[in-house]
Amino acid sequence: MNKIIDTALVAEHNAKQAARLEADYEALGGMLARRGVDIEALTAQAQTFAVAVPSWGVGTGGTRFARFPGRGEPRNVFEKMDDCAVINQLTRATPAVSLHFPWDKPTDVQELRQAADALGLGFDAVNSNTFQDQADQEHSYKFGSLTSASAQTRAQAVAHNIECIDLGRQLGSKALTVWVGDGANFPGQSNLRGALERYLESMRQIYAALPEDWNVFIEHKLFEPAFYATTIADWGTSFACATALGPKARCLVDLGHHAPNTNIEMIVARLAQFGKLGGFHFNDSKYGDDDLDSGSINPFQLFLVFNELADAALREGGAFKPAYMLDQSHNVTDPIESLMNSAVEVQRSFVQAAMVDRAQLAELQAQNDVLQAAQALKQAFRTDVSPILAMARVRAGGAADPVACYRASGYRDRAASLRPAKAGASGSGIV
Ligand SMILES: [Mn+2]
Repeated sequence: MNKIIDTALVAEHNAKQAARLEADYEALGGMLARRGVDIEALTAQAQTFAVAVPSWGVGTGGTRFARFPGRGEPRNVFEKMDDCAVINQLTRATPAVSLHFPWDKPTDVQELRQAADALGLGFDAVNSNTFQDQADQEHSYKFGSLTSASAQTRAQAVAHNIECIDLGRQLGSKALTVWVGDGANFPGQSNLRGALERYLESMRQIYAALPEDWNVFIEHKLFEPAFYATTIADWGTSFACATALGPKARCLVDLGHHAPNTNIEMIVARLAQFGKLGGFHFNDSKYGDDDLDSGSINPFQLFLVFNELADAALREGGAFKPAYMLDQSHNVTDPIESLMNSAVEVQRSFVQAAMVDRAQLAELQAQNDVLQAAQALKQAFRTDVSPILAMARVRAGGAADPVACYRASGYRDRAASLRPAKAGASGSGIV
C-alpha cells in the first residue's frame, strides 16, 4: 500500500503516545477482566471492522443556501482517492470507497482501478445520481427521474443506473445504491400510487442488469427535495419494493432519513429479521437529514443500532454482512478529520455492542428484569473503549490519535498548495 502520510511520522507519533496508551489499555483490560471480558478478543474484533468512505465526503458540502469551499479540496476523483487513502492509513478502518456517478466518472476506468490498488483501497457500493441534471443530458429530472411521467426521462434514468453498474463492475464493486429525490411538493402534483408503480417498473429494468453477485440497495428518505410526498419515503416502502424486486434488492438505512425520534434500531431489527438489510449510511442528525458526523449528536442511538447488528450477527452467522458506509457533509470542519472521527465513532459502537453479554441479557429478559436488562446495555455504552480502538489502529499500522497525527503531517497545507481552487470542480453532495 502506498502510504501518503510519511510512515516515519506515524511511527514517531505512536512512539510518543505509547506509554500512555499502554497504561490506559492495561487499566481497561483489568476492568474488563473483572467483568469476564477479554480485552484482546475485543481488540481483535475491532480490527475486523470496516466502513466505506463516501467519495463526496472528502469535499466540502453545502446547504441549500451556500457552500464555503475548503482549502485544498480534491478537484477530481483521483485527488478524492488520495484523501480517502489518508483516512484509511491513519484509522485502518476504511479500506473501501463509495463512488458517486457521474461526479466520479473517470475517463479511463482501469486507470482509476489501478490508482485504488496502489493506494490499497477497494470500492464499495456505487451510487447513481438522478437528482440533478448534468450538462449533457437530454431530459430534465426536475419533475422526477425513475418515476417521471415521461417514458423518455425514465428510460434515461434507467440507462444511467445501468451505466453505474457497468462502471462499478469494472472497478470491482458489488452493489448499486439508488436514492431518488422523486416525489411531489404539492397535493395533486402526481398520482401517489402511479409514481410508485413507475418506480418499480424502472427498478425492474435496473435489477435485470445486475450481475449475478451484485445487490441493489434501495435508500429511502422521508422528505427533501420533495416536501409533500416522497416516493420512497420510509423503510416500509423500501421493504415492499425490495421484496417485489427480488433477492438481490435490499434496503439501505441512512440514519438521517427518518422522522425525528423514529426507533431506527427497531427498523434495523425488522429488516435483518426478514433478510432485507442491505447496508447503512452512517451519520448523525438533530432535526432532519443533517448529515452530521457519526456519533456527534446521539451516540446512544448508534450503539443501539449496533446492539441489534450484534444480535443479528449471532443469529445469522457469517452470512450476515450488511454494507457499512459513511454519508456525511462537512461545512465547518476539515472533511478528512470529520471522516476519521466518524469512522472511529462507528467502530466504537461496534466494539461496545460486542461487549454486551448476550446470554446474560437474554436471561434478564426472560426473567423480566427490566432494570438490569437496561443496565446491561448502559454498562457497555458507558465503557470508554478508546484504548481498544487506539491499540487496534496502532497494531495495524495506523495512528494512536488519527486527527493529531494528520494535523502534524501538514497534509492539508500540502493539498492547499497542490490543488488551487477550480470553480465547480469538486462534486460534493448531500444524499
Ligand atoms: Mn445517504
